[in-house]
Formats: sequence, structure tokens, C-alpha cells
Amino acid sequence: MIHKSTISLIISVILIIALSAPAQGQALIEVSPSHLFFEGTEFESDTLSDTLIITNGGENPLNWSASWDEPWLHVQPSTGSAPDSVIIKVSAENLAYSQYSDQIIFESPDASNSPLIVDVIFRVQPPCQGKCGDANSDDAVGVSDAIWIINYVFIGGGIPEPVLACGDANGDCYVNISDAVWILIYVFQGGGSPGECCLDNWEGQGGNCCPF
Ligand SMILES: [Ca+2]
Ligand SMILES: [Ca+2]
Repeated sequence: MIHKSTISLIISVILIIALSAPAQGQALIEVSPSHLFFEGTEFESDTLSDTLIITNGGENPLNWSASWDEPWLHVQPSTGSAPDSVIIKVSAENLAYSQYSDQIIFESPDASNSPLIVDVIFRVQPPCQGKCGDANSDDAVGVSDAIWIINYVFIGGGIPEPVLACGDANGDCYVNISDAVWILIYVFQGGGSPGECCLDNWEGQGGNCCPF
């Protein structure tokens, strides 16, 4: 014979399962990917774009709308019925060097999981030339780049190519012997790669160098 308390426990469990499961036919909004990352150049008028896919994980029809705050972000279309493909565009035309973020909020009166948020990160870099650490501009970083920097620092050799900043292998905003040492340790001892040359100390010296 089943004890009374066992019966009420079973009923409780059934009730919890029934209440936590989506109601039959309900719509569920699903957006993929869940976040977006863009990298652009400051004040550049070209737009960058990516695609979000909106699907319905439930059964009833799903109408949705999207909202966002920042003027550098654009969502097209901003309303629809799932399944949908949505184009996300960003423009750095009015943006200076920095990292920007916004959220696209997808809402649906039909979906029990509304709203759904997609984070957007927009990293805006200054214009750049060459490759960090590639001081002789041959598209590779090796001993010859360390020698180039040593010649520049000690015997008046040419500046790193195509811009002085490309010699700043350790990213401290100066070009000196420590950058040559950085490259040699990278080449011979598996040290850190040149990474990102200093990005904002080269005005009047040809401008910034692109990351390694
Ligand atoms: Ca090189
Ligand atoms: Ca340096």
C-alpha cells in the first residue's frame, strides 16, 4: 500500500514538471549567435555587417521586434516573423579610437522567453600600416627585424618600415634596444609575439602600425 505522503509527493512533482514545461503550442524566440564582435577603423565610412538568425523553438507563430540605442548600429529588418535572417551593420564613420558596446533587444509578445538580448562589441582602431615587429616590412618577424632596429637605434639606420611604430615590438610606445631584445626572445626562446604596437603615440611620425 502506498503511503498518503508518498502520493502527495508524486502529485507535487507532476505539478512542478507540468508548470515548468512550456505550454503546448507556445512560441520561443531563439537568436544565433548570442553576441557579435566587430573591428573597424576610426572615421571610416565603410559599413561592416554580420547576420543573426531568428528561429522559433515553439509551435505558435512568432512575431518579433528589435530595439537598440547607439547610432553606429543598425538592425535590418527591425521587425518580422520567425524564421528570419537579420542583417546587423555597424559604421565607425563618426567614431574615434575606442571600444563601444550596445545591446540589441529582441522582443515578442508571443514568446514566453522574451526579451532576448544580443550583445554587440565594436572595437574601433586608428588607421594603421605595416605589421607590428616587422621592422623591415618583409611580412615576417625574424632576426633581420631585430638587426634593423639595432641599426636604427645605434648607427643611424633607416626607421622601421613602413612607419616607425612598427619597430615598437614590446608595445611601450618607444622604439629602442628593448624592442630588438623582445624580437630575439620571441624568435629564439618562444617569448611573446610582438602583439599590438603602441597605438597612439606616433602623430607626426607616420601614424600607427597594425597589430602583429
Ligand atoms: Ca620582417
Ligand atoms: Ca618599444
